[in-house]
Amino acid sequence: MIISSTHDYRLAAKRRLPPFLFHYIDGGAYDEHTLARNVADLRDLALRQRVLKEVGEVDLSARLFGEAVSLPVALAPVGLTGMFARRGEVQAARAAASRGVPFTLSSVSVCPIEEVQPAMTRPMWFQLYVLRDRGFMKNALERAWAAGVRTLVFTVDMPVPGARYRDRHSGMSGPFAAWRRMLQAVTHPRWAWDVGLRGRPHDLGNVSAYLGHRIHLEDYIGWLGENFDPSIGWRDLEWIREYWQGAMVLKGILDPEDAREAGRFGADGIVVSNHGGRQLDGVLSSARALPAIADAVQGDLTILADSGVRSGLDVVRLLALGADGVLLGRAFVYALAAAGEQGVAHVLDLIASEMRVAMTLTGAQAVGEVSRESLVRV
Ligand code: HOC
Repeated sequence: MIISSTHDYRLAAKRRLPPFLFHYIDGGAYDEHTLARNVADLRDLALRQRVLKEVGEVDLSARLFGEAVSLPVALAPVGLTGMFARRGEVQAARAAASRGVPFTLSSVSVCPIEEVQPAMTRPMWFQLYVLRDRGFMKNALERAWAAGVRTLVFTVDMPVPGARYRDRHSGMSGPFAAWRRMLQAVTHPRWAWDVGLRGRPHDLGNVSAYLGHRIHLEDYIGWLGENFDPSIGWRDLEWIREYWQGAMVLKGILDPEDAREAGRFGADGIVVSNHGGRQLDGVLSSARALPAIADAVQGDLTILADSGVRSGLDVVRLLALGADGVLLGRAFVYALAAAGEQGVAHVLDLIASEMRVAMTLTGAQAVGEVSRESLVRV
């Protein structure tokens, strides 16, 4: 199969993975309206083609939270990444480091912090959920700091898990799920041997080290419900601040008032995100939410955005709407599932070359020159 875009990697991942895993990463919450809007709203933004602008060599470099990055992109925290390829977090982290962009380790990863850290030639970022067990959170923050992490991505849009109907159809969860997954593994022997058996994906590295939990996929939503804290409030940020001296980035902001509040409570940055359409179906797409948020915080906070990004053109669109950087989630996981570390590195190369073309043809020589003027106003 010839692979020339993230769409091709999606199809390759669909072939490689047992259906329960493909649909887990591909799907969203409820009827998946927001999942679809994320992609469609970005695609519908017309880039403003300009010509004869003497652009020459395009400079994609940027700085995010004091770190130099070779393009304004980071790999998003994706729970269970190690289910998509053997010790998947390590492979993705290596690919990110080789391309000069940050890798964000999810707190519900398969590989623990200590396993990923030696694979990095630059500091990784670490993502944390609010668990009821504050001891777990404190322990995770200490381990992350000891591993050289200085940027914390604190996910605030999952006080309760959104229902994923697709997971019940695919066998990820629901009736007879364990049997259905076993059958699917039998028909996908390459995945079953390489990842299912040799990859030990049932240990949640960071969580097991403290809580001793293994994942029972058929009820992972129940597990999230039991362990995540629905009573999280702004005051909890003060608690985090006591234990965290590095940059703090709040992920899951969709409203300008929440963005301003994040600044008031000491955040250094935010991620404009609806969790890839996996939480509350029916909310605004990131592309629609971003401009008002960028206007509201006006340079006080670093703004990252995700949800729906499938190409370098989408990265340029989000930069044009006011983001300083963009997180890639599904786009890298499809490639990881299809081709491991090399696939992720290839996706980052694709994103960079698509950005170069988009910037040249919208007349931007550097990332800082991409602005709302890079889009056609309709
Ligand atoms: C058992 C843990 O953010 C998602 C993730 C949460 C994954 C937790 C699974 O699925 O959106």
